[in-house]
Amino acid sequence: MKSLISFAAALTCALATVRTISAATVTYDFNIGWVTANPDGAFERPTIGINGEWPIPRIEANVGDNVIVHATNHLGNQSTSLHFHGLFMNGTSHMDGPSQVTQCGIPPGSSFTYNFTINQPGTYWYHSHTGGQYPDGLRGPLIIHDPKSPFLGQYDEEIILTVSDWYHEQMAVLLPAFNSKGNPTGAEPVPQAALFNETQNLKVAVQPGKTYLFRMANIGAFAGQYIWFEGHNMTIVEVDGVYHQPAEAEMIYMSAAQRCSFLLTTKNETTANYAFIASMDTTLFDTLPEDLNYNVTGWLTYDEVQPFPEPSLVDELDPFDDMTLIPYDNQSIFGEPDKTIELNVIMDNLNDGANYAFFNNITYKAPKVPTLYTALSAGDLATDPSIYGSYTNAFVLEKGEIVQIVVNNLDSGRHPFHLHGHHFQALYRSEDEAGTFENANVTEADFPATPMRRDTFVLYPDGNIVLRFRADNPGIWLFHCHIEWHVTSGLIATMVEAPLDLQASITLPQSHLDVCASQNIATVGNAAGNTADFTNLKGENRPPNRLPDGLAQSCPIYLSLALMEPPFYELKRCRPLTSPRFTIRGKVALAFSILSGILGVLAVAAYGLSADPAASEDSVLSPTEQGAVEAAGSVGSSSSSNHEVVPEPKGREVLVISAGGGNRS
Ligand SMILES: *[C@@H]1O[C@H](CO)[C@@H](O)[C@H](O)[C@H]1NC(C)=O
Ligand SMILES: *[C@@H]1O[C@H](CO)[C@@H](O)[C@H](O)[C@H]1NC(C)=O
Ligand SMILES: *[C@@H]1O[C@H](CO)[C@@H](O)[C@H](O)[C@H]1NC(C)=O
Ligand SMILES: *[C@@H]1O[C@H](CO)[C@@H](O)[C@H](O)[C@H]1NC(C)=O
Ligand SMILES: *[C@@H]1O[C@H](CO)[C@@H](O)[C@H](O)[C@H]1NC(C)=O
Ligand SMILES: *[C@@H]1O[C@H](CO)[C@@H](O)[C@H](O)[C@H]1NC(C)=O
Ligand SMILES: *[C@@H]1O[C@H](CO)[C@@H](O)[C@H](O)[C@H]1NC(C)=O
Ligand SMILES: *[C@@H]1O[C@H](CO)[C@@H](O)[C@H](O)[C@H]1NC(C)=O
Ligand SMILES: *[C@@H]1O[C@H](CO)[C@@H](O)[C@H](O)[C@H]1NC(C)=O
Ligand SMILES: *[C@@H]1O[C@H](CO)[C@@H](O)[C@H](O)[C@H]1NC(C)=O
Ligand SMILES: [Cu+2]
Repeated sequence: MKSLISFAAALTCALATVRTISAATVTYDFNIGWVTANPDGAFERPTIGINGEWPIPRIEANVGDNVIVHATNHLGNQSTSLHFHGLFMNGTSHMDGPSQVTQCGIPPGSSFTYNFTINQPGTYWYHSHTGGQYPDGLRGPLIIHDPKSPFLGQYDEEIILTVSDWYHEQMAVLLPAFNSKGNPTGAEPVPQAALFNETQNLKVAVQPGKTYLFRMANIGAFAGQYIWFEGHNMTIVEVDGVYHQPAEAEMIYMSAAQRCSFLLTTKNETTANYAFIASMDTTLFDTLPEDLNYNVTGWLTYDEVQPFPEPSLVDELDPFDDMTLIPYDNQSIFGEPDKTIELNVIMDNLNDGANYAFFNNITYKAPKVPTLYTALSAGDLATDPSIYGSYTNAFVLEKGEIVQIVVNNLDSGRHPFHLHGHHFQALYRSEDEAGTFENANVTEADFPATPMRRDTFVLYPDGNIVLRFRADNPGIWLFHCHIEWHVTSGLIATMVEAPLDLQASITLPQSHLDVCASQNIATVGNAAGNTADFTNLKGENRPPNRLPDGLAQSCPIYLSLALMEPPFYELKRCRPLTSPRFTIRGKVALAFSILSGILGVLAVAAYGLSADPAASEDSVLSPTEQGAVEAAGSVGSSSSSNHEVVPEPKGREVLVISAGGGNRS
């Protein structure tokens, strides 16, 4: 008997080993095309779907699996690309997805194969990383099951749940209006609705006396969301793919792009159904339209015949603080950094009158050659950050070094920062209005010994954050705000990690090069496409020029706009010159600033209307520049002459290359 048991144990063990070794290949054929959708029941609109469906299918695999995604662009009028948010893409930086960074955008009519192995467990998502496109619908969950999850025995079932925001207008319409001199304050379009699982009034069937693992992802474009379940607490066990020690929460906050897995135990009786709510963070919105319902409700459905109660009002939004989490593996803080990168965030106008976002006074402009291709073609010069362009905020990291990123928010909005290719240790986050980290009087000893780790982390208004990671993943990795409006207005830096190792490890598939060739985008050379002299950036893509000194003080402009637009206190970009209580001194200052503001607006208007060499340069973009502009997302996508024009699919009659989800082989 004893030997039988040990035989069985040995067999189980052997099977387990075989299982781990024989990782599966999971293949998806994605035909990306237009469908129509109406998730809030208020407005039907063209939406980007996959294989004729929206919401788009979720990607699902096990740790260790090889995932192949054949993506074909049937949009007809926009380029696209897919980013698998949170995956390290270790050894496959060319599969990371951002266009003009690790690949060329996939033009209409073309295909592109993503091929990578996943060695991380947890809750992720995938989305377009081209031209500010994902809010049009190209966004969905990506779940990696882990046969070795430490929480496996603690729940009965998994429930995947997304939360998002929704616009009735397409990005191709919203983006040019957002990034224009008609919107000098950079006010972001406010979404029309919040959604659970890309719909509203979602009923989630549950059984009594069970524990569920909820895998939540905020796949929205802009809004952070407060989330709570009436009558039930959440026990957080994972954020952004990192297991953490269980922590109980009554309410959580998820910024755009963050994920959270939590255990939820149901009640023992089925006498009632319970509302759960997501409430958009309205402090992000410059205006709060009166008719906007910024909440969305779903129900834990114990029994269909019981009522579905309206949610009760909550008077205080007091979410769980993710900084208090401790990673399950107790990984201790990395030692003092070998390199510290300090990034100061500001928003300001350039001489086209539009509002841009800057790291250290530089607003991102996509290079002419995808940054990865520059790194692969530059030989030893690949370690020189200047070859990646003057407007890419490129930082070259050495293999294995400990890198610290300090972000100081000199802007009065929240920003969720995301690093591709890594989890980082979140060492510090100041309160609102705390100023820069330099002035924070925080030392190494103040950091947690086992810091929380994730890939997207919220920075508070006028505050600062400190992150640390080890540069152990050669590749080109963006660091950017995950509010899609701020991606398109330039809040992006580029980490060029161990470029010489990258050269030794990556061979580009021919199909990647073909996608570029079909659009006349160079695949060798510096950011300007110069192959003869990598240090010469003449002809590189550049943002509009800075405003002449004196006009650059944008505060008065905003104050004067306050006279024309909704109330002054809603204008967040400008640090008020006066306290909201309006002291006498304040009133005088206000009067002055209004006066100078009016003059400022007139001056900017005159400047903007006068013939502007930079602007006319911009209006005759070469095909390559057009591609790059689309990639940077600084304008709405438009079909340019070099794009092969494919007949537009009519409504849902989309050519389905291969229906259904993934095929395991
Ligand atoms: C692209 O095609 C879609 C679907 O036909 C259409 O709704 C949209 O307006 C087009 N966008 C542009 C920029 O032409
Ligand atoms: C995916 O990559 C692996 C490893 O490079 C290669 O062997 C395989 O053929 C690729 N598969 C596809 C479909 O490209
Ligand atoms: C939400 O959508 C996902 C598909 O993305 C589906 O698997 C899941 O069951 C849905 N969740 C609920 C609670 O309906
Ligand atoms: C949720 O947690 C709070 C605080 O720990 C506690 O007061 C409350 O009773 C819990 N609620 C449930 C339903 O367990
Ligand atoms: C449900 O019943 C089980 C077993 O009787 C008990 O352990 C548990 O505490 C009960 N749960 C709730 C929420 O009352
Ligand atoms: C949304 O929910 C919050 C919290 O309960 C509540 O204060 C607010 O009034 C709700 N807003 C709307 C528009 O229903
Ligand atoms: C992490 O530390 C906790 C104590 O804080 C301990 O209970 C746990 O076993 C440790 N986990 C691992 C994986 O070492
Ligand atoms: C940004 O520009 C301002 C004004 O020109 C200057 O004072 C500041 O030092 C610059 N900051 C950086 C990080 O370059
Ligand atoms: C900085 O912190 C140290 C230790 O907490 C304290 O002694 C010192 O007074 C602080 N300095 C300032 C300028 O706040
Ligand atoms: C990438 O893989 C190498 C080994 O191939 C490993 O040392 C490194 O830690 C990995 N990096 C990440 C971020 O997973
Ligand atoms: Cu932002």
